[in-house]
Amino acid sequence: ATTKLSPYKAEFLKAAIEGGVLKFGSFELKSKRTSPYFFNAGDFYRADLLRAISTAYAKTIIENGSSSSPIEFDIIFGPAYKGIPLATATVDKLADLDPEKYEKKCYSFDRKEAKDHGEGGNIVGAPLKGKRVLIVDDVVTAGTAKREAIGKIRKEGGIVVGILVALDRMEKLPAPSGDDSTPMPSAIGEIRKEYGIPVLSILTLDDIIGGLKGTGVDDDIKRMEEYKAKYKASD
Ligand code: OMP
Repeated sequence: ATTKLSPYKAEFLKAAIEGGVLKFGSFELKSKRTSPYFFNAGDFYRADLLRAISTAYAKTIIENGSSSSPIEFDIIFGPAYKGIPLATATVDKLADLDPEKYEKKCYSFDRKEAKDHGEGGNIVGAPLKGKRVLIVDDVVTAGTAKREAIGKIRKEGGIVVGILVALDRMEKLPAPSGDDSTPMPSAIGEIRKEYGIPVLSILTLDDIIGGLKGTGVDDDIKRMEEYKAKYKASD
């Protein structure tokens, strides 16, 4: 948590806090865990904030975290609803940053309800059949929504090559018993293993904690560290 964030990550964290996308307090999650922080990607609705997040996604794709080469894909898929503007803005930003490589890349998203008239179908945007699909979404906590998206893409004949999220909350899977003290493996780790695909994030919980150190919000940091200790993965 003490390593310095790269400039684009630090800039993204700053935009998320200043834009009120990343909030501190007490929040009940989809998993029923009570979290001292919440990241609402639906709040990137102002042009400057949308640019901040699409730039950070695009740079994460190009730099592929810290390692190797950029992830290769044909289509960026944004699960409805929150993923739709994120995927669209990201493919546009990639084409700005590297037109030669990304100008002909596509976006696509799912309908929440299948359309049975007109052009019909469950997908809006580029057809997925036989294409390499990169999922761009907001946050991973338990990974449930990501599994659903993978299922939908595969049903359409798409090949899921990776998942990119804005925030990896670094949490364990919920225990079947519902007991929070049960050791469980990491939500993201299980997706990586089960599907054999990379799961990238702009920021992790450690990045947020590290990025906030020395900014005078010691109580928030302490509560995030306690939360992390409670819900961290066993592996
Ligand atoms: P899965 O990890 O795939 O189940 O998805 C977690 C979902 O919870 C996200 O897609 C969000 O809809 C929501 N969420 C946030 O948006 N921000 C948070 O900080 C935490 C959650 C959450 O409820 O866990």
